[in-house]
Amino acid sequence: MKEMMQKLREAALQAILETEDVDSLENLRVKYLGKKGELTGILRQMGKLTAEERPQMGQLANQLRSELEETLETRRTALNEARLEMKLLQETVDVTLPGKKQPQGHKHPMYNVLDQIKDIFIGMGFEIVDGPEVELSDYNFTKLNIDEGHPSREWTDTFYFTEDSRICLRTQTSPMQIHAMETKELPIRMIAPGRVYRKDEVDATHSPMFHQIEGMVIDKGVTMSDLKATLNLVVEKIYGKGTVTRFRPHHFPFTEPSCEMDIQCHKCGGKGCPTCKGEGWIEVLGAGMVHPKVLAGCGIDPDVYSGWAFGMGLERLAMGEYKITDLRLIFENDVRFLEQF
Ligand code: 2NM
Repeated sequence: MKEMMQKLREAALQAILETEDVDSLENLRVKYLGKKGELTGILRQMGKLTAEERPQMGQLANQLRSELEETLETRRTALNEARLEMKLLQETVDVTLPGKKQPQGHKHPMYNVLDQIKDIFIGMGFEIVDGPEVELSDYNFTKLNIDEGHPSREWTDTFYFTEDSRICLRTQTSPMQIHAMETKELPIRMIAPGRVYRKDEVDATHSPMFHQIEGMVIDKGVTMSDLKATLNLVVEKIYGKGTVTRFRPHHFPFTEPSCEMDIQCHKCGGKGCPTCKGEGWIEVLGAGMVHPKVLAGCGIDPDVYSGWAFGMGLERLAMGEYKITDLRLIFENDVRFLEQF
């Protein structure tokens, strides 16, 4: 019996020391010291012993139980500590490691230009008006004095939603001026920036979607000189004081008279250079006095009120300002391009 306990002791001690986790340690406790464990099994055979041997064996068995319990406990503590240490090690933050760079986005160059222009007009008391990109052809064309049969109303030029050409994607933001004239109280000072759509093939200067900013003033006694003075001021704020402008006669169906405004090339001062393509002048916008028919169509008496309006493409402005040579770069949103602004 003593030998059996000796064997059990050796086997148990070895098993306990070799155990690597707390769960199998508990299994070992049950295996050796449990109610149906090996030590109990040995003690069941006490009946075979003599009266002198019995207390000796009993004492040995108690000693063995204590020793195994102690060893189990020591091992349990050691395993727990090791596990904690491992966990701490794994969760350690190495504050000396270089940080991970979080790339930060910023405003698109075209919206820099747009915000700059918005600020200028807000400073002059204009209201910024936003509206739908899907319009009735009535508002996109007819009310702007662009009659049926005008080339810009062709299906080859405009995106329509319905067979009867009644609904389209706006080709300019001017329908916003019509909505304003129909609904707002006079006088009106407004700008309408936004996306517009035309059926253009994509190349370095064309895109089927681009951005426009249009503006309009309606009041009593508004003249062409108000138009010129205001736009000259705007241009000076964008291109610097003393920027020279010229107004050339032009034709738009919705304005009469109509004009286009050029600025003298700020690069060469008008001598001719690559920036102005040798012209000395750079075309900036179209404008004019709102056509009496347009005013009347919106319920405004052209004998009492008059107004001026303008429209310009934002992409071209941004391209000029940032020396961007290909329109497609503005829409591709390649970060290597965007990061430069
Ligand atoms: C342009 C050029 C000239 C314009 C006219 C109007 C309205 F609704 F008042 F008649 N809105 N926008 C206008 C005038 C737009 O874009 C080149």
